[in-house]
Amino acid sequence: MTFRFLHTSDLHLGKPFGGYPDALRHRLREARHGVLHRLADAARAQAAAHVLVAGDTFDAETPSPETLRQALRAMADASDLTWVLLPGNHDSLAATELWRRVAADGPGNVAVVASEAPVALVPGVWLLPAPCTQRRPGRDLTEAMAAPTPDGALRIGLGHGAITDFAGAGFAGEEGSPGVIPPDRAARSGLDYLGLGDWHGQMRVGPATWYAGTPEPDAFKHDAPGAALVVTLAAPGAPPQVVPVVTGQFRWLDLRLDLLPGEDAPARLAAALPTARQRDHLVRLRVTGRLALEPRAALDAAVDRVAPEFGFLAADLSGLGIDARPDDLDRIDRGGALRQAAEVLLAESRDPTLGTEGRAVAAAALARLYGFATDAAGEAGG
Ligand SMILES: [Mn+2]
Repeated sequence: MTFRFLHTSDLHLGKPFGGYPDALRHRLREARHGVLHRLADAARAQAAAHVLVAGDTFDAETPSPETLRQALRAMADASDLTWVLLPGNHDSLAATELWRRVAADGPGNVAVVASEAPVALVPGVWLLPAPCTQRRPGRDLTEAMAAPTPDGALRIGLGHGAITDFAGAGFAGEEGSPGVIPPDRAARSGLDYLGLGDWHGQMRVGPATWYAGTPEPDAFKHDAPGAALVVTLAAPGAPPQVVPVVTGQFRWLDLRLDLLPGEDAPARLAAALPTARQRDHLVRLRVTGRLALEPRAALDAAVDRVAPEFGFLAADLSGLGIDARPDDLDRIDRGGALRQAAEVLLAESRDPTLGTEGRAVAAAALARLYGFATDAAGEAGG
């Protein structure tokens, strides 16, 4: 008897993404909803009939009516699949109104596991769920997975929360909560597979224990494409076959660029950035090192030119020092107000009393001044 299913978690439908530009926030929320379709497609492509969501389907205990109803609609449309939703820490059993509405309005192919009672997914395949009772249960709910099932059954645990590490010390969860789930829960409770949620990156804890990670990334924390897991169980006690499938639309990239004087900074930038689907990339770029004024100005110009191609690109050049020679300042001006301004900015960019941020502001302003002045000189000469 082979049983194959899709393991996912942490969809966080309705996440507001405050702090990002409005148009991007809209696109990010839309991508979270869209991942329901991509999960359904992934399940079908692998001939899996069940999608097990290990918690945090919803970002909040009180999603908007649109978030909730449109999610249920999308799951209903995938009528060839069964969706099994486990309450996580964001959408725990304390969200009584949410789960009451899902029970009242949800389609027949959506099942909420609202208790730790084992559930038969199909004959001979039992789900042992550990729904979060509240946002911070503070104890190991997966103890319930020791519950008996009929002889010869496949046993699948579904839980949400942080594991302890193998020495028993805490492994912090996605939001810093201390770990309480033992990493050997699968072996302890005779599980053929333990599907976990909470950690938004995909992680293999053991041969039969995985965090699926979020199928649609929501932060710069985990540098990987959003993915789910296709899990195949061949027989009770046999190791599961677990295969990641990419489901994410947006990539969140946390890039670092360390530059040396004399390097071709725009070329290094171009080599570091993705060259396809830029609109679906969010990039946080931190530049460190030292550059002469000319390549620094060229880097500024390259960042300005390329940034609008991306869904989001924020470059932090505050860790980038400036090497300025008298020749460089001469190219701004040999005397007068501009030259004076340049001298002041250069001094400030090296002034230890100004602090890192103050020096960075001065260096950035000097690079801009250099860029404008040499551009203008180029135009005048050309
Ligand atoms: Mn989560």
